[in-house]
Amino acid sequence: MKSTVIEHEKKLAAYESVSLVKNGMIVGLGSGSTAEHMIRKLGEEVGKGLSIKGVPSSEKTAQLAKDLGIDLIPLEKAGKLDINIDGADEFDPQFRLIKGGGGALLREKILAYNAKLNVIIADSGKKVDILGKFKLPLETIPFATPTILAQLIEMGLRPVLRKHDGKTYSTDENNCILDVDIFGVKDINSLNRTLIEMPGVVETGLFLKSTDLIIMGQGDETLFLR
Ligand code: ABF
Repeated sequence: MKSTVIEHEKKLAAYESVSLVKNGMIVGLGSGSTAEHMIRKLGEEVGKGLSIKGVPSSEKTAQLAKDLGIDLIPLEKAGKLDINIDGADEFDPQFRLIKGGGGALLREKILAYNAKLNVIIADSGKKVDILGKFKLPLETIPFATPTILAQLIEMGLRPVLRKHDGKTYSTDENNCILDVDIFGVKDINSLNRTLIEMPGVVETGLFLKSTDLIIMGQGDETLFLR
């Protein structure tokens, strides 16, 4: 799909999600380019008088929100979020997601599981029948990463240690990311349990039960998938 179409679809989904944000809400702010469209739109609404508090899912998101004049509060002060709005790398018909392409999966999952309403915004290219065309990110502590890498190779998941500018990528929590190939794995839920139980795996990019609503841009349409 052409990048202009993708950007148009991302904006459709992002702008629609902002209409769900009301005065006084505590709003989880996702990461990635679709979430960035949402945050920029939120910034415009704040400029017109919308009063919200934002809880960012990454340092990059926090900086963007600050630059746009959106008040932020730390998660510990926010308690339960009224709404969390975030992107995704893939979603399947059961609303199972792969997230973490941007490296922020840990804080994203924490916000997603601490929100009364969790909304995913996406272009139509994120909709798949079978998860796994996009490699699944795992967040791992540096001490355990080489051992986990070896175990994942044994499991046939073809792990790759994520790099950035030739150096090992480091998350906001100073952990590593291993991207693994799960395409065609039969029991996704069981694989997630296996991965999460591996000592040193902090979190996986599989979001299996956290999504209440997906807003998807498709062509010139905005679809609400529940
Ligand atoms: C974030 O948005 C990540 O979890 C995911 O990788 C990313 C999707 O990026 P984009 O919106 O730029 O396609 O939530």
